[in-house]
Amino acid sequence: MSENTYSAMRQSIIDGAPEAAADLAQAALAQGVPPLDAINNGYVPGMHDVGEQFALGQMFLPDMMASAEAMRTAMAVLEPELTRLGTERPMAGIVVLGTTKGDIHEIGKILVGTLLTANGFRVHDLGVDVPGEKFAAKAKEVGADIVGVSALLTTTMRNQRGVIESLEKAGLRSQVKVMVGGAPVTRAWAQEIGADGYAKDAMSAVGLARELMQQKAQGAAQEPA
Ligand code: HCB
Repeated sequence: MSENTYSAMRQSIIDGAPEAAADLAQAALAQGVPPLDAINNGYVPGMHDVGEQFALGQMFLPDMMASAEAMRTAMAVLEPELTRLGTERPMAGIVVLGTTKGDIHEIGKILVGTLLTANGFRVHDLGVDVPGEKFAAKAKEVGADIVGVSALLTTTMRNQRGVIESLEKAGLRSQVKVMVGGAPVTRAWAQEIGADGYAKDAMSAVGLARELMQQKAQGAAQEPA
């Protein structure tokens, strides 16, 4: 796929143009472009530009909402193909995913969920503004291997710690690995709150989830019979 098309994808996000974003995604699929390439090289860079412009005061909230809508529309076109790739693989693990309480940012979380699904994980997405107790209840209900917690605001990052505390209270912490992510989140923060891992983007989240599954399997093998 040409650099021009990637740059048009990026521009469709900056412009907050859902139709253009969806048309470009459809054209990419028709040309056999891997959906992940379109996401990583076209749409996500657009979202990053939007964030930078907003921080500089060159874009305002309604613009950011329009950009988010364009991103969601493109993802809706690309997601079925990514999911199809995932269902052709053996089940890799069960993940409960959500954005922390007080936080409604969902695009990154959706991307993480989509890529995990594409890589054979069974994902239960709780959505946004999710309290810790809800993560714990769902993890118990579905027998989760991993809980993935997203936070995009410096004010909601601390609720990632709350999710870990809820898992502890529910007596699930030893069975469930916790991975955290989101723009303000760092490896150091993950260590500070006692998470099992941090991923900077959706591809790394897939690698991390695989690693956590291995750690779980090794832990189980070492338990006394
Ligand atoms: Co929002 N917003 N926003 N926002 N927003 C940010 C996050 C700022 C950084 C913008 C800025 O100032 N530069 C800023 C936060 C500043 C801070 O806390 N220090 C901010 C603000 C301030 C706000 C409001 C408070 C604005 C207001 O109302 N005045 C408000 C908060 C509402 C709330 O949550 N209570 C708000 C609202 C919005 C929307 C609704 C307009 C919209 C969200 C729409 C939606 O998601 N449906 C929005 C958006 C779009 C953004 C930016 C522009 C983009 C976020 C995004 O989608 N990025 C963002 C700027 C930025 O992040 N630089 C801005 C693209 C995705 C692909 O990246 O980092 O989310 P990601 O996810 C990655 C990665 O982190 C990792 O993998 C993902 C995929 O690669 N990952 C995980 C994420 N979660 C993971 C979990 C895991 O377990 C593992 C990996």
